[in-house]
Amino acid sequence: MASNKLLMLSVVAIFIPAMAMATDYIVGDDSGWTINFDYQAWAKDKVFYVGDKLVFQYPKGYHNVFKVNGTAFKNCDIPPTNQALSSGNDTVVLNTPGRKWYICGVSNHCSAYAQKLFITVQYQYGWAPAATPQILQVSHGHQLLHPLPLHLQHQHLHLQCQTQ
Ligand SMILES: [Cu+2]
Repeated sequence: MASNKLLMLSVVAIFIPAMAMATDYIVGDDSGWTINFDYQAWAKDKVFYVGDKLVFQYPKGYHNVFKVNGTAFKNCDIPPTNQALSSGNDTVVLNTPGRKWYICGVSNHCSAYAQKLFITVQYQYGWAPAATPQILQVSHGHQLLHPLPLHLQHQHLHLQCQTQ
């Protein structure tokens, strides 16, 4: 019973930091998803991690959101309409790391008004699911006798990330 509780505590201790870092970003903040807004300037000082969300907010019908590739982003090639997000409050979960491109497909908003967003998504620190069982194993063994100091837990997480 006592050891179960300790194990629970160690699991909670490891997962809370990772979950607490997941962030919802309102694209464009108060301006939302619109024309004549510098989305690269908006994204410049932000670090996006796997698990974060982008929320595109706009008056329904005035804009929409397409996830596109780098070429379509550059040329403002608009995909078929049925691929658009168009609710006016569209949430995109950043499930994978790498470069992501989003454009508005209404009229010439992308080509003439720069309604386009490019971001790079990073691996979350200690997030990779494959590393989880080994991390639990490590913390389990140590936690039963005495809590592993925080900086050592971080080292374990760090090693797991490096060996991915
Ligand atoms: Cu638009």
